[in-house]
Amino acid sequence: MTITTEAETRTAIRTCPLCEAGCGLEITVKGDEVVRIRGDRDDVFSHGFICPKGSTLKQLREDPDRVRTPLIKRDGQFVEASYDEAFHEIAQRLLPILDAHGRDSAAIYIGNPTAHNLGAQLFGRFVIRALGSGNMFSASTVDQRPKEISSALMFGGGLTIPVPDIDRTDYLLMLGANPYASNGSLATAPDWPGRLEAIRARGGRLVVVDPRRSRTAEVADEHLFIRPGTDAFFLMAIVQTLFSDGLVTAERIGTVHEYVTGLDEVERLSKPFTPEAVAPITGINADTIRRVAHELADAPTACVYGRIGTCTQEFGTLASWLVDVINVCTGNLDSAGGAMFTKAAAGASNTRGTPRVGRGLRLGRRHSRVRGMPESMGELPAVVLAEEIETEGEGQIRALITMAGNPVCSIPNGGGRLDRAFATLEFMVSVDIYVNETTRHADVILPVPDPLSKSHYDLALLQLGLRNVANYSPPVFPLDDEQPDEWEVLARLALVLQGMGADADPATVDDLAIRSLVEHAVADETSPVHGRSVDEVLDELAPRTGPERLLDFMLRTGPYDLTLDDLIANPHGIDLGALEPRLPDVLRTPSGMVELAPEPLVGDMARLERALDERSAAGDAGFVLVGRRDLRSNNSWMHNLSVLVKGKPRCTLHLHPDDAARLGLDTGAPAEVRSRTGAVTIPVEVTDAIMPGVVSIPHGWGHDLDGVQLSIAATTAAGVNSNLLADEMLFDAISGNAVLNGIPVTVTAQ
Ligand SMILES: Nc1nc2c(c(=O)[nH]1)N[C@H]1C(S)=C(S)[C@@H](COP(=O)(O)OP(=O)(O)OC[C@H]3O[C@@H](n4cnc5c(=O)[nH]c(N)nc54)[C@H](O)[C@@H]3O)O[C@H]1N2
Ligand SMILES: Nc1nc2c(c(=O)[nH]1)N[C@H]1C(S)=C(S)[C@@H](COP(=O)(O)OP(=O)(O)OC[C@H]3O[C@@H](n4cnc5c(=O)[nH]c(N)nc54)[C@H](O)[C@@H]3O)O[C@H]1N2
Ligand code: SF4
Ligand SMILES: [Mo]
Repeated sequence: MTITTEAETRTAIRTCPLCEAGCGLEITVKGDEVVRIRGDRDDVFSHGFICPKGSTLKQLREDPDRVRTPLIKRDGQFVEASYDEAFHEIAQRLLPILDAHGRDSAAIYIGNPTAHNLGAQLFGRFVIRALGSGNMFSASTVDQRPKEISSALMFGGGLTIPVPDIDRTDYLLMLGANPYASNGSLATAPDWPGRLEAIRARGGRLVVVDPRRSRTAEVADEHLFIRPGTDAFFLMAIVQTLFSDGLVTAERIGTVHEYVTGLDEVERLSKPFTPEAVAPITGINADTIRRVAHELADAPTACVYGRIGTCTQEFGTLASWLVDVINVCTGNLDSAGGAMFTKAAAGASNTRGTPRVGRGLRLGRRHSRVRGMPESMGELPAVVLAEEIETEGEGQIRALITMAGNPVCSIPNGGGRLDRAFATLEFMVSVDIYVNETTRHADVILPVPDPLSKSHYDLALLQLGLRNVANYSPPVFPLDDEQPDEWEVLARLALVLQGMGADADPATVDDLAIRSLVEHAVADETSPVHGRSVDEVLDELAPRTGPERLLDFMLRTGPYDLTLDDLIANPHGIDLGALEPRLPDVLRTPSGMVELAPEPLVGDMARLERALDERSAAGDAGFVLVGRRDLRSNNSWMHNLSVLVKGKPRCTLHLHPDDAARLGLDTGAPAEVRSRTGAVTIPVEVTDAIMPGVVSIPHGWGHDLDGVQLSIAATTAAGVNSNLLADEMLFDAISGNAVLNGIPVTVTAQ
């Protein structure tokens, strides 16, 4: 027995991996236990800010339901196994399916936590490559794919997304985002609430456009209720006003004007979308639209920021594009207080290669087998996954690998059609930490360490920082003897898929990964290691291995000449300064210009014009459903932590008082909500914070399914799965992205 003494207490510094804010945590550890987690006051970016989820890394680590040992399903029951046994099972059962039916017969689905996970980001790609299937899916097509597409078309990179410089702006127009709950998205910064309040404190103005009066809308100077799914109309009317009122001038646009093509085309496209024409569709009156357009143009600095509400809708790519069109037209792209480009320390495609040279984005290089939906960025839209499993014929999906994803709770009709389709799979592997709604279908579950046993660097999200920051955290705890790191699990899985056998050494994948990265760099004229010997560079990186070696090399060849040792010496992060103008060098478009009117988007405008006519003619359409997020929740997977789910139930139906009165419903009463795809019964919460005719249910709930091993979530905090109602037949045509908001539903008292 060991007696723990005061001397064994230590403090570890670690970035929180739970959301995009990336707060610094100060973790007090005694022996192998977490004693306390609080915000790291010395973190260069978060300065001590933390939300209620940050400290729950302790509960997550200790959760008895978290899977710690590989599981193999035998006669319908999971039994514990070693990693060796689990990989042998995969080799024995998956490879024959691939041999008999081809590589497309297995699909991969990659979920959201991958974006916050260094090992998974660097090694997940080898699983994809080794499988070699065209059936590649991820949570991106139920989220930000429209913004990635509009950014790739306009600026030449899917992650070359301008972020709102909220720390310096005088005017922020925010659509479809609720950072008081989400802590910000595609715009990385801790303490969004503090930063938004600072806009107002310095005399600036915050305007929020949302069908709900969210927490963010509540603190704003102005909140505009908008009919769900109509942001593209609203934004186009702002563009129309800017042009027709003579506000778009070379002088206002400034030096950026030199690097912009397509302004005339945008002006032409905007003509039918007068404020008067879109007012009845959006529910925002024409005078208000005109005023907002003028305010944006006249403010010393201003910025439009749109997030998930503007992406997960029928015109998601157009809305995402128009956000940046307005930023350009009002002279607010690439200048302080406007929409700016981050210059990340590692991994950004817009700091590699030759400025103003790019290949452009090609959409729809192939199409899905059943519905003919276009591929984007190497993936098929998640809304086609169920039908690709169900529909017989060549290319039918018979096997599935999920990595950090819970599509049953996350994809339209996930709780219904997709769940039933998963039950028919011949074989399924999940790399995950819980037996949940999705992974209960798996034949093999490969667990990975908890976050505190993994190192961390936000390779993707720091590319969208509201400041240039670099921050690395080593693991707080060592791995248990039997437990491989997440990257090793993925590397071994890749080797199995390649037919190298279940016992192959993951180090071979690691060595290949770094070698190919170095080979590319020494061949690249713009790289600082251009022309050097590969082996010499590899020697310099020794003895590091795994994600650390790859990260070190990325930092060394990045724009700041940093090394991993520099980051290790600075556990609170390195602040590389406020964002600075990056045009034109940030561009990687074929024209070397900001392409304001890319052909695919111009083409898609016909759809918006048609809808302008049709919707003006249509009357009141009945109820539509939108989602919402809660600060104490994180998509579908943290409801098993009692500290986060205690208190009053959060999975409720928000209903406007007028609608409630008409339907005879009161707070607490059960209502049935029904869509084309399914129905749920859910307690009502009457609130005037939602528009009449709109109802809201948060996603990520519905845990009380057979086979789920979540003792708290499945019993005391089950909720209902809103993705029984979201419809897989509704999508944004150009991106294939799911429509998650504006789902037609009926509501009845039970
Ligand atoms: N109706 C509706 N649906 C939505 C949304 C909405 O607003 N409305 N939002 C959409 C959005 S934005 C997103 S991003 C998606 C999310 O969709 P998904 O990514 O499919 O779902 P998550 O709930 O994030 O599930 C994450 C999974 O990863 C596991 N996990 C957690 N940590 C780790 C780890 O470190 N390693 C591994 N290997 N696994 C881990 C969890 O146990 C869980 O199974 O949902 C989408 N679905
Ligand atoms: N606490 C917490 N934080 C999270 C997450 C979480 O689940 N919980 N998830 C993380 C993930 S994966 C993501 S992608 C981000 C998302 O981050 P945000 O984009 O900030 O997401 P939400 O908080 O859902 O805010 C979206 C808002 O859009 C509104 N909305 C719905 N439909 C429309 C519409 O048609 N038009 C407009 N203008 N608004 C609309 C909703 O009412 C809601 O208030 O949050 C991340 N952070
Ligand atoms: S805001 Fe996000 S990153 Fe910060 S503590 Fe909360 S969950 Fe973690
Ligand atoms: Mo997301």
